[in-house]
Amino acid sequence: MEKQFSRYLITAALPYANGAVHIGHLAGVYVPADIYVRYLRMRGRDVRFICGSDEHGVPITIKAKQQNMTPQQVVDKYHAVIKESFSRFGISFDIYSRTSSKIHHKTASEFFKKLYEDGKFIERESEQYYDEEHKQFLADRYITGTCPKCGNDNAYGDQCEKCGSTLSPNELINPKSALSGNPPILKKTSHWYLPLDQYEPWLKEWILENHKEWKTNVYGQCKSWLDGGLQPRAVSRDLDWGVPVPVEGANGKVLYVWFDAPIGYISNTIELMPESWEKWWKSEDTKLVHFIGKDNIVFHCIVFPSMLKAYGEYVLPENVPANEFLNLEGNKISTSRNWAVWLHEYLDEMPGKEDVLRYVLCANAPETKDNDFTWKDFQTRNNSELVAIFGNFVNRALVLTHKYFNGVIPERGELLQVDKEVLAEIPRIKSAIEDALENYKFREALKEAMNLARAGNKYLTDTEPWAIAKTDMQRVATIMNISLQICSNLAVLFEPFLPFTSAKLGEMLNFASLNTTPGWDIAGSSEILHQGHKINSASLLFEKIEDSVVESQIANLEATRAMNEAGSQQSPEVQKVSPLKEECTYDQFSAMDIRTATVLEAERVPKTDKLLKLKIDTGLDVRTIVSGIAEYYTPEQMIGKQICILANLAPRTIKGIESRGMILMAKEESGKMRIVTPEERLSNGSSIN
Ligand code: B3M
Ligand code: ZN
Repeated sequence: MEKQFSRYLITAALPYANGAVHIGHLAGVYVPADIYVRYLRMRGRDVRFICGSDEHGVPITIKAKQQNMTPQQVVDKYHAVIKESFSRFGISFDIYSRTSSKIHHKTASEFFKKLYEDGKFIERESEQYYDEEHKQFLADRYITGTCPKCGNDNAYGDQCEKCGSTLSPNELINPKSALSGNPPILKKTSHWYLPLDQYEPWLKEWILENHKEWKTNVYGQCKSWLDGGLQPRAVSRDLDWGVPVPVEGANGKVLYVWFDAPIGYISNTIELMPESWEKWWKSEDTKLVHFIGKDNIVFHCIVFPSMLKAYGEYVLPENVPANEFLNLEGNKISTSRNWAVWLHEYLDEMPGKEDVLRYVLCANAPETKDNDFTWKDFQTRNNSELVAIFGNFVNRALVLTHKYFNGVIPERGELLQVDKEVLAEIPRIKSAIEDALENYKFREALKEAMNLARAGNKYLTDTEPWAIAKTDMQRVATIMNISLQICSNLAVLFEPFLPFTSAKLGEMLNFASLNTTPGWDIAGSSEILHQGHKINSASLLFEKIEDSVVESQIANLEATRAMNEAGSQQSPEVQKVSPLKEECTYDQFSAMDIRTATVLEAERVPKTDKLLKLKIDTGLDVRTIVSGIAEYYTPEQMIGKQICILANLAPRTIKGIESRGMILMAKEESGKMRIVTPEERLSNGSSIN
């Protein structure tokens, strides 16, 4: 017999707060998780949907250095961006908190302490690279050197980005500290390790024997880790950003980010339900499900469960439905190359089209293999599916009901074969959606929901109520009644997938005047709207997306691609250059106060194509400069860049914004522009002469 659960604790991977969220994250994790949670809620299950920002780890300290900010400022900034964009997109978390919070530090610290006191860790000494000038152990990312495999001089201690090899810092030839540039020394340090090897037999049984139902990609990855044999894993780091290791003498050590981040699921639950959280995490009848991307499988299926097992008391995940990756226009999504569609930008550029993106990302979700997002496919799915099938059916049904029956549901007469057939589709499709959702097959579930719209659309086309309206109003009444029952079912069944659309449709159907709001249970019925119920006026659910809209998105990506290529290859041919200007005096030159500065914030100036508004730290002050570089740099690319500015230029007002200074740019005759920046980062306000 299937296990019965009393409550559902659903988590979605905690995004790193060192960048914004893009469509790859959405398709892999947040859209499927949100669909699942909305479905469970509609079925009346007791659900909590937990997420938050992952705010520790080396990448955040690196970003902070690049941007001349503190790690806390970095995470404050991205936490706000991420949280807001999720909420605008309708991702319905019960809590979206963060791991730099007090409560998380306390929870993670106590978790570690209990394992420490119970003797669950082993302590080991090892030699690690250390920067003597900065008096600091160096994380792998902070060491650069020559790649032993391909000779690239700028390989990192954990990876060579040129040849893609995974490295360890001691493999680098001529290692250098990224902090001081000096060769690091090897110094002894000790860390705590979770002996995963001891958990191997238990993990083998728990996953390989008892969770054969997990998705093949997840099960396969676990199996290959387990077959390869597990090693003890360090759970602490020498770093000054994170949760301090709560052991005497462990100064300068913090918990490894992958140790504290999953505990974030627990601390966020505590924050949400301080009184009753334990029931959620420690009762056998809680169903815990982790939604993640494939790169997080080992941490959620092997490391975190071993931590929970070591602690005791906690439930283990019932399932971990990880997705594969989504590519963009044939290439891997890359934050550093800005090859992405950013959620906050999409929401600004395509207002009111949240559900279109939700639809496309679910219909094309990388559930079993990597998939590709293209703007053409986005347009086609909108125009030929949402507009031509779903929107068209609903609009015809509502408009005809207004036209023939003043918007009042008419009585159904005798049913013909065609009526019976379409009515039989309703409960069949409802249970097909349920089966698919219970098994984490979101694409299939959405396809089934769309099949109901398709069936409705075909029903209207086949029965042609408009053609028989003059002769047989009784028959038209039956057709419209049935069509509206289908519309009502669509409003309910689409809610998990397209919540904005469902709300709009529910409003048009005047669900509010029914005794109860139709929940999942009422779907499948052909009596949702009673005879005599009055519907509201109809408006379009979706609108056509014109070629120009997707062309401009494609052009943006093309520009990014061109810039990336220009950055990685030098053109050998001699360029045309502009003629020399008239001679100037030394005094004229030295009257210009040129300084280094760093971009803190950047945004487009609304209703312009070329202008960015930049907030700049000049070392003397923080000021605003409006610059005509939006065709060459996105706001995202500018943030953190060191630049050179003419600092004593008289202020000018551009588009209503006071601009104080000018950014120095190098410009080719072809028109291509690049920022001028010192060869090495200098402190802000350094003068240039
Ligand atoms: N922040 C990795 C990621 O965003 C990581 C997930 C943590 S989940 C506990 O891919
Ligand atoms: Zn290499």
